[in-house]
Amino acid sequence: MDRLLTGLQPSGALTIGNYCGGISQIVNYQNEYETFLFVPDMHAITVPQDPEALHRNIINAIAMYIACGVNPDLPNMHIYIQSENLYHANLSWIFECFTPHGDLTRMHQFKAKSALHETFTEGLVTYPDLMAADILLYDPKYVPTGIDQKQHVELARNIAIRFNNRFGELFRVPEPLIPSVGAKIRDLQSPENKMSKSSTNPKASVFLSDSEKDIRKKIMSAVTDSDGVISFDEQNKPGVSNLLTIYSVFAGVNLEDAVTQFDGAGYGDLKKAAAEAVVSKVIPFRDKYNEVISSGIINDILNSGREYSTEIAREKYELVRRAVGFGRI
Ligand code: AQP
Repeated sequence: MDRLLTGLQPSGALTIGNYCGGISQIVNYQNEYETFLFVPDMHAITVPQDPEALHRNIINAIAMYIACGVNPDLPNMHIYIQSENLYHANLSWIFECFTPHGDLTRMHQFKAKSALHETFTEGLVTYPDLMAADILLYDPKYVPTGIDQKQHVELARNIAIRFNNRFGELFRVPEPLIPSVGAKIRDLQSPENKMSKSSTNPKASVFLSDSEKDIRKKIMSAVTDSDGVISFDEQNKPGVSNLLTIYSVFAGVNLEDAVTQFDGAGYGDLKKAAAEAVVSKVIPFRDKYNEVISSGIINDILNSGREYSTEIAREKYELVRRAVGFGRI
């Protein structure tokens, strides 16, 4: 069975963007691939985190994956916490020593996140090396992702190719798996930006854990434009295009059909329909989420994920360690 791998940072509550770019793809492909789904807590601390909140977000993220339809009972599903598998950091260090600094500082995400803070940590710079290690330890065929992480997957591909050329076939070169619609759900208040879980504007992001009332309120107050025409044009009409995208993904309607459906309608109609579609999909996740949190199954899932992933990662790390000349002959 080919492998699929993805992780969602526990840097806050998960958004409908994280659902579109990450979780929904895992749910769609989980029966066809051996799936490695991990919580990248080491990535989360590249920007400041409150330790108590980080612990909580890790467990909440696992419960939310399962609430959204990830099936932890599949024998080919492995769910684990990044920091509990020490090989990620070990391989990341090797990659850091082989990656030119300029390859890291030209990453879009580094530029965007470093601009938000007066100072930034070295971890924010080397984040893509750690992400390359997260991926390459497991030889996945595909890495499901939204558009924002595509550049990091490309860096992981380049690292794999560079190592394979220099040391012989060590890594499978992975492909990003990007959804055709919903790869970049936009911020509801600044639609030129993507929706993020760590946004400071409370009206910018819809969280998977939001109440029905909040979901409706946020979508009804989404920023659009003043020309009153519903059409899909991400460049010139990012707010309206975002609402069409959200409607398309959550109502399960093809994007072209959605555009036709709202031809001549008002922005209020589109917002109402998008809100309804999100509510219908997301609100049922809550019962399952509460059930998972109170069931006590999360520890068992994580223990078995840690054991399995550590075994696979150890084998790969040993090969790389020897290849670069570490330790004794
Ligand atoms: N707005 C988005 N639209 C579609 N996909 C998205 N993803 C993130 N935002 C959107 C995808 O979700 C997966 C997990 O992302 P992540 O949590 O590892 O990091 P991120 O991309 O930095 O996500 P956030 O929500 O913006 O987190 P913060 O605010 O902490 O930086 C990835 O597949 C990502 O592409």
